[in-house]
Amino acid sequence: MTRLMLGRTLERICKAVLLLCLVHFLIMMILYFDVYSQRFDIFSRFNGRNFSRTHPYYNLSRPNGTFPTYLPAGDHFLPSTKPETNYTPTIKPVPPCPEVPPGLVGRLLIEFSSAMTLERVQKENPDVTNGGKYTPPDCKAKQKVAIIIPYRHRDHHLKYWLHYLHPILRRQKIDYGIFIINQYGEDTFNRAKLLNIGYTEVLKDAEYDCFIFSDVDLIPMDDRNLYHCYDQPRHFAIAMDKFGFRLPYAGYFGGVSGLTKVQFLKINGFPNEYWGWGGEDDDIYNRITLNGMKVSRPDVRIGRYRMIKHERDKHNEPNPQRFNKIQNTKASMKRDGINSLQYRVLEVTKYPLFTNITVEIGKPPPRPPRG
Ligand code: BGN
Repeated sequence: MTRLMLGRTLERICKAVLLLCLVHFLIMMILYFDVYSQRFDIFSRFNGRNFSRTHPYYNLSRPNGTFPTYLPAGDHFLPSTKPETNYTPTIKPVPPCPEVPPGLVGRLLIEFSSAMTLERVQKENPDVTNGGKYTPPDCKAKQKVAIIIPYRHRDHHLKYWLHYLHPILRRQKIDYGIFIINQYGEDTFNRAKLLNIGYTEVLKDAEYDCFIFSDVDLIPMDDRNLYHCYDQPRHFAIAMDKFGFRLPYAGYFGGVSGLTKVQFLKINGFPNEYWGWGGEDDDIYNRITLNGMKVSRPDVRIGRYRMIKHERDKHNEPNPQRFNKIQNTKASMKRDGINSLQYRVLEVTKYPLFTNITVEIGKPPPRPPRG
């Protein structure tokens, strides 16, 4: 009799445990699908009514509860050529993006032998919107990042850059736009001036917080090298293949760098007076340190880059004045920079994978005769 009762009790306990397991499993499944459909938000679940007022990252008071669209402030951008879809956006509260994006893969294989076309890159990146913009659909990024590329006659490089960078930036959960600053004509190239123009022009498009200045031939080899801004001006391209995956010298700030608005304005932007190759990045480094900031860098194993091999550009010969000029940053940075920038925008075109801004920047002043 007692054995029978013991048996029954055990059976009941087992059933209860089984039921508990089942309930637990069901809850896990619900949470799992909730997270992966990117709708999981504890606050909205328990505090639906007050959500728009209490959640710092989302404002449901916008018409239709849509995301801010950051429409161009100026009217110089061409209208989008993409057909407008006729769907009603659903209210979809999103949590802040994680500090360490979960979808990163680490080291990447970067090669430039396979044929590349813009059509292919476009097909690979259907979520990139007109003008080369992307906003993570499932989380709210802390910063809005403008990627600014000084440019002239480098179509071949640009295709590879777009092919590699769009997916990397997407995995990094960056809210970004790609801007090509194309120097018009064949006069001497001026990288830093184009970067200053990029800073000025992208702010007419949207309220960017972070400005990443990248050469078109530099591809990161590790997606843990996150393309956003940091407490101090950031140097990303610290270990390039052409320098044996090391910094060529301690004060090197070339290739790919990033500054917040505050950091950029603190140094009066970049110099406009470096015509031709070399020295402008050293001047920027001087500006940073002279203004009491430090350069922040990723780990050397992560900040690796491949450079697409190319001949030296025409009309970008080494600037013989650069040695002299970098000695004088302290005096020159006050008058030469974003406060003295002059240029003319000739054309702004939004392409599916980037925005192209063609500018007229003038030419170097005539050199005083020797002797
Ligand atoms: C430096 C250049 C940089 C360039 C790096 C890497 C100068 C200034 C006179 C010393 N600086 O020597 O602009 O990014 O090499 O190529 O030439």
